[in-house]
Amino acid sequence: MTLETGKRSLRVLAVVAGLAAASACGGSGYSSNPTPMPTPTPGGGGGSADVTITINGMSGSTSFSPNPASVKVGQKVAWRNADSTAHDATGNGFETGLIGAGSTSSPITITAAGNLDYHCAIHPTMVGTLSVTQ
Ligand SMILES: [Cu+2]
Repeated sequence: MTLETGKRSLRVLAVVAGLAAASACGGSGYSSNPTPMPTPTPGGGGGSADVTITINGMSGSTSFSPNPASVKVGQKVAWRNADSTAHDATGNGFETGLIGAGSTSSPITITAAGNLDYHCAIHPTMVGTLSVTQ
């Protein structure tokens, strides 16, 4: 590419960019986010879970519902906090982190079969079990 061609290409790009900006925001100035946000990919947090367990609050083995929850290896589990205070779900090899009132945790992928006990890290009397099958 010659220097002259390079300059012309740059000028064309600048004109195209200017036209795009003008048509995108109607001349009202710079538009910081003209395109929609991309859809998050599963597994990156906030994706869809295969099984969602409801957190009812501090009530022993009925703190989580359903309990036990049936899960297959490879499925994603999320906890939805229906209580008015924060909770979490902590088991052998996973921890949701604090789930605020009304919020749902990021999905956690279950990788091994068996009965997987878990509890709330803040309230150890809140206990539940994942019944994991292949
Ligand atoms: Cu709790």
